[in-house]
Amino acid sequence: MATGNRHEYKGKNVLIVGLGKSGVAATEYMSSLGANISVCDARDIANEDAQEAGRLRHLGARAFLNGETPPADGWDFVIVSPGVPPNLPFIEAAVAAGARLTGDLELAYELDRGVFIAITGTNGKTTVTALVGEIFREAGIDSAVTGNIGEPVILAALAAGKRRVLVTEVSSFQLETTTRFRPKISALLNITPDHLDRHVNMENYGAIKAKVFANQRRDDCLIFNADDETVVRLTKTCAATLVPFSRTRVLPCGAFVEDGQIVLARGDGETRSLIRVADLRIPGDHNLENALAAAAIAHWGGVDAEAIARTLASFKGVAHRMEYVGEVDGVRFVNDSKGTNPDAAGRAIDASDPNILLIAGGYDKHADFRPFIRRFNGKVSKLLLLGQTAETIRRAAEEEGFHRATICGGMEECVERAFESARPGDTVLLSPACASWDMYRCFEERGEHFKRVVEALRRREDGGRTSKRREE
Ligand code: UMA
Repeated sequence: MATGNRHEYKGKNVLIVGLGKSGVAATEYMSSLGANISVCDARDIANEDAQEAGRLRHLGARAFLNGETPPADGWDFVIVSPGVPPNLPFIEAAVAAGARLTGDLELAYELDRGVFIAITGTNGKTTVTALVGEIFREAGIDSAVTGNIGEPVILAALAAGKRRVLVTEVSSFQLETTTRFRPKISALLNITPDHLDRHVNMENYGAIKAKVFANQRRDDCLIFNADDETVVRLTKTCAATLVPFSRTRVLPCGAFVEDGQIVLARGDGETRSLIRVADLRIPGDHNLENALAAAAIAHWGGVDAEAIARTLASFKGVAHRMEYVGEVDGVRFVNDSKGTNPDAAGRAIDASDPNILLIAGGYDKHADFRPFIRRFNGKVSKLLLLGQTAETIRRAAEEEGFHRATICGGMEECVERAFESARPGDTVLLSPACASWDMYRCFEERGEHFKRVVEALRRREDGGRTSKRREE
């Protein structure tokens, strides 16, 4: 139950920092509550974005834009957007002068609408959030997917009734400004170094992640990764009921793998097999962990095992992240257009079965591709290259002793050549290790193009087979 009081904002001086998706939602919300709004953004919004500038004028908001620093005194609340570090000097000065620091997640929680499921971790949280959302939808439970995944959580909470389940992807940036946030179910998937430019060190990063369960009590629940030592260490301070998941061990209670099956155990001696691991459509060990986490979250969230099993068997993943596109003549096609740097593409290779025909290359961010080539580890049988970095990657491959790289004229040629060389059981993987901006507007556009090219190939091959049958 949230403890905040929305009336406390009426007539108060509120500074909203950052006018992206979250800041705009916070501005509208604060305006509806009758707060005296001021906004601040490093961008020159007054000149860059006529629509936004007009909206701010309409709301009567005072604006500090394009590097203009707001005064330290006079604020009751400072609402910081996730992407804005709360230790900026003017924010710290405002807090020192008596302002209360808050953010979108805390404001959404204070609304006291909906039942929060908060999913965090360094990797996999978007996939788990999307999968849990699908499971609730499949089970016919009133729910919404929100948070870091894309939709500002304030908007989802405003639209929610008391009982709607808010399946919320929660980032460390959002947790940094929470004080009373208390989800019914929290999930901590894993912790590895990330965002250390902002969070400084792993201890601080872990402490911020642990805020997801800091206010939980015994009748709440924390789903956590029992295979991750850092996560396990953090759970020692948790007052909620602990539900582990493990990819490597059979557990008395939680979600785990036994005899090749995903199994749930409630801790009363009864176990329930959901589906075979081999029947998951999202590939790789990391996705098995995501599936275990999602199964546990949904089950402890009140969803029956059948709905969980059905969704696990049909879920194809989040678009552009190891997205299973389909099969043509036994060759699998996977779209990982989101693999926009060498490390992300390396993870896609780790998660794929050999043989991989890898499509890579794109906008040049001056990355060193040699460690990426070393990560092929005998799993990549051919490299099809496109975009600005094609020649750089080919050279790096040669230096590392990989000689099966071909530079292609575009996506169509990459897919065609990969398919020509592939045998049934092989995977054609688009994971470019580069941003898309040399050829496309964004990684989504690149991924959609890849999918269209694969679809055209599938139709051509199906058509070829049909006409051959007719001739026979
Ligand atoms: N800005 C400043 N000063 C700064 C930094 C930013 O004024 O020092 C301004 C920018 O000029 C811009 C605005 O702040 O106008 C952007 O705010 P924001 O970065 O918080 O972006 P939003 O559009 O509000 O999106 C945020 C999340 N962004 C970040 O956390 C960086 C989105 O997560 C989230 O989907 C959205 O809220 C809705 O909840 C994105 C993300 O990259 C996907 N998240 C990180 C990640 O997943 O690694 C944490």
